Amino acid sequence: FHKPVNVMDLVRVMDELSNRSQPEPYRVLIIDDEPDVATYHAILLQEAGMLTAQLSNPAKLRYMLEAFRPDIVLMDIYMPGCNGRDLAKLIRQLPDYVGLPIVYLSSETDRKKLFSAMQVGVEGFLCKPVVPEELIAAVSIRADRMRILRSRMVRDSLTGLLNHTAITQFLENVLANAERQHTELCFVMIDIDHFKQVNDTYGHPMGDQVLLALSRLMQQRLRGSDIVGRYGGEEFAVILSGVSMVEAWKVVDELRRNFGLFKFKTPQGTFSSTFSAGIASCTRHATLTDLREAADRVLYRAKRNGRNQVLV
Ligand code: GH3
Ligand code: MG
Ligand code: MG
Ligand code: MG
Repeated sequence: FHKPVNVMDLVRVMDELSNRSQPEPYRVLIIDDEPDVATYHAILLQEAGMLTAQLSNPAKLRYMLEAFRPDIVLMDIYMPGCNGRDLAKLIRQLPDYVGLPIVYLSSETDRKKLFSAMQVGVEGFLCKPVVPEELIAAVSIRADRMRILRSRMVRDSLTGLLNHTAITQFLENVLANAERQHTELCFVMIDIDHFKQVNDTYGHPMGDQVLLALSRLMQQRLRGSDIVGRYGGEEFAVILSGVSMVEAWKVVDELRRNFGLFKFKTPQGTFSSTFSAGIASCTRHATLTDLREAADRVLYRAKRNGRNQVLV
């Protein structure tokens, strides 16, 4: 996974993770040269709770994909000046959209022509005039699968937190926002202490339990607006927006104290674990690299200083 993650996707994932808002409605892009036809389909989908956008000018396709970020594209095959086959082919060539579901909505009944139009990577076909229930089912099943795939791409598989790529991308974005709005932002690097020993003594699966415990604690104790990611093996990153260094320190130090109270029971006995953390603020480190390096330096100071502590 090399492509930068779209921030819209991240926001949705964060909403899901924090359980704060209703899941966002599916977003359906409808491409048809006849506005009335497109509007009819749009209304059917809207009544089923989905968000729609219509496109009649294929030249605006790329812009529309970026701006609307559809979960699925419904398109006509025959349109003046271009055809659905070419548009579908174009979408499949964009690295960000290789997995985007595309469904034709057409009155074409010639099987050979249809098959040829689908060969560019279109997985569905609905015949016009469409049966409303069939349209809604065909769209929601595919949109749902797209959502699942997208959220998998930005998540770490063990903990469900944002993965390294996603948290980095998120940081870049909130940093730009913080600069524009002159708000504070703290970046926190957390690293579990002597984690190798945990694995060596109690086994790798027990190590995973420790990682999970810390992840859950962070998800529970941080606000929905705070962003938590698994930065690497036993390293975590937190982005705290709109808080000062002092406030950030209080939050992370409380996490540290709570984490230290956990008791992990194993056949070889009970143990507890600690972490060290370094915090850097965007007021002193304005660029992404600066901020990350600063947090990293502070973290290693905390390690050298004896571990189980949060430094700024
Ligand atoms: P320090 O206090 O200096 O951070 O020491 P440490 O032992 O925590 O650091 P070190 O970097 O030496 O070891 C990190 C260990 O984390 C090594 C690696 O095997 C383990 N690790 C990384 N990812 C995972 C994982 O997903 N699960 C488990 N169980 N262990 C992991
Ligand atoms: Mg047409
Ligand atoms: Mg480490
Ligand atoms: Mg460590």
